[in-house]
This record gives sequence, C-alpha cells and structure tokens, in this order.
Amino acid sequence: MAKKPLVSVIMGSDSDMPVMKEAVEVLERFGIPCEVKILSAHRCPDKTALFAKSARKKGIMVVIAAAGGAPHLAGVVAAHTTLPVIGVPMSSQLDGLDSLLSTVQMPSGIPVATVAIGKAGAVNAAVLAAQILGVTSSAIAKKLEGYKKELVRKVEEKNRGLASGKK
Ligand code: RP5
Repeated sequence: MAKKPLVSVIMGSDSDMPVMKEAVEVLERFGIPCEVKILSAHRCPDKTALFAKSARKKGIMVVIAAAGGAPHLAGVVAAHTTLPVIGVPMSSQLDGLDSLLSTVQMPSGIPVATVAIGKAGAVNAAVLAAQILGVTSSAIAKKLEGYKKELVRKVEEKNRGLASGKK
C-alpha cells in the first residue's frame, strides 16, 4: 500500500510541472511520500481553501506551493492552515520577478517561506521540506547529511575537472 503523503506539492497549472517535478524528485530521493495537485487561488479558490483547511487532518506536514504571474496560491494556503508553507515563484512574462514579489511579500502573521525563482527554488523547496521533517525524523536527517556530502563531492569533482583541463 502506498504510504500516506507527508508533503503536498501544489501548483497553479500543469505548465508549472516541468519545473516542479524537480521538487518531487528530491522528495522521492529522501523517501518522503508526497502528493501532487493543481490548485489555483484564482481559478478554483473554494477548492484551494478546502485543501488548505483539511491538509493537516490528512497528515500533511509541509505544503510546497508554486505559481507564477500574480501568484496568491502560497499566501492563500498559508492563510488557511497552520502548517509550514513554502512558496516557489515560477518564471513568467516578467522573468518571475512578479511571482517572487507576490509570493514573498506576505503581511505580518502569515509567513510563506519563499525560495528562489524556478528550478533552484523547486529543488530548495523540497530540501527545506526535508529539513523541516528532519527535525523530528532521524532517518530523513541522515539522508540530508548524505546529500550535503554529495554536494561537497560534486564541487571536488568540478575542481578535478578544472585541474585536468577538461573544462
Ligand atoms: C499561474 O499562472 C500558474 O501557476 C502558472 O505559473 C501561470 C500560467 O498558467 P497557465 O496559463 O499556463 O495555466 O496561475
């Protein structure tokens, strides 16, 4: 039987999926079960509010919300839940600057932990979700340690490549 999801990865449109699959892949790598949904603060506001209000009861511990343009998805979800919400600004007609500002500039009392625009943000949202879960899960914390070691190894590999004149 599939494990119950601990993280919800939600996004404003299927056009966000090519970027947000990066987040799903990182969560899978950490063995964190997740669900993926398209929800929109603008196009289906009632469904989005219902999702946010019921997420905790369903066992969700972190919500990753991605949207672009004039995104209110992460903020609206944060308004309806006490779960941590991580916002990922998607690139847009304005290179994602509009998405970034709309996601990050929340009023006091309703935080959205906003990460970088696009792919780096998608990856970091998943790593941050793992770090939040890793506070109480030693298994996830251990995987995070391995991940950090891998980042170090990759830099070393790049340096070896430079030294051998490959690049
Ligand atoms: C936002 O508008 C979505 O999150 C997406 O980033 C953007 C464009 O959506 P589509 O017009 O491709 O559905 O709501």
